[in-house]
Amino acid sequence: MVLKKTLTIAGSDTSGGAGMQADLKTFQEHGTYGMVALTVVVTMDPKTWSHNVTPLPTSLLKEQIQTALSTGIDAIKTGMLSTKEIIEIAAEAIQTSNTKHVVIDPVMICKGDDEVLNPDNTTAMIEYLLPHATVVTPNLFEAGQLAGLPTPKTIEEMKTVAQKIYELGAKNVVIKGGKALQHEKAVDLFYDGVTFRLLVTEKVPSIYNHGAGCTFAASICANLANGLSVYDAVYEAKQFVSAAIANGWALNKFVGPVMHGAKSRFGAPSIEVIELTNETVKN
Ligand code: PXL
Repeated sequence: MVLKKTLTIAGSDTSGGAGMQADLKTFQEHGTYGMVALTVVVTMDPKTWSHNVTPLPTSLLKEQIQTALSTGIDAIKTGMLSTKEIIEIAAEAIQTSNTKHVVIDPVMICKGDDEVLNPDNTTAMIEYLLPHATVVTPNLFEAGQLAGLPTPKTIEEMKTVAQKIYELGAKNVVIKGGKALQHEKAVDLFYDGVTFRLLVTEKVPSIYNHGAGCTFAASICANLANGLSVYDAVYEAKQFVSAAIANGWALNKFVGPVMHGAKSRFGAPSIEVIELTNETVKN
């Protein structure tokens, strides 16, 4: 049996909830063959859990990418790309390999840490990565940064920001409203350049959601590799990550990762889809 091959160009979250650990666990759950080109290693101070991000030599990143691409990759996901040079290397890999499906998770910050990795990276993401994105999956903060606008706070503002990101070259945009959006439900906005759709689930009261963003994007990546349409890939990913968040758990007193394999074990919540016209936009 031949499996679809999914490559993540991402960092290692030593605590196992986010980063390439989340990606590999998610790929496995979707039945794709996961591969990794590692960008950075993130470790945590055992006393404070503050993060330490150490990049790997870029020559080593290039070698990993060469190795993986030589096998013929069906879909690529990018995660934590901590410098402009790393962003350029990832973009070049995507471009030269001509990989059909590319999911860009524009990681700018880690949960549990409030330091933006490097503001200059946003410019590089816009210039080098967005034009290759089949799907880009920013949270509210990242979406505002990419669009050059304030962090969206309402669904109307999310639409404006999604439109702007689409115009920067991403073929599809999913803005994750998540916990931060002042809305009684968990709302994500999907935009394919034509239609705005809201994907809505009940908000899960769980405080254990570390790795949710990586898991969502990796799920989209695997679904695309498996042949789903972009919309269906995003829809299933929302189910997958909602189940993962609903079953998040406390790893220690600092961090609670999502349970990546929860959907297959416990099932997934239903999703309401609302197609937006200008008249139906309410906040
Ligand atoms: O959740 C963002 C993220 C992505 N990648 C790595 C991380 C984190 C946050 O901890 O460690 C490697």
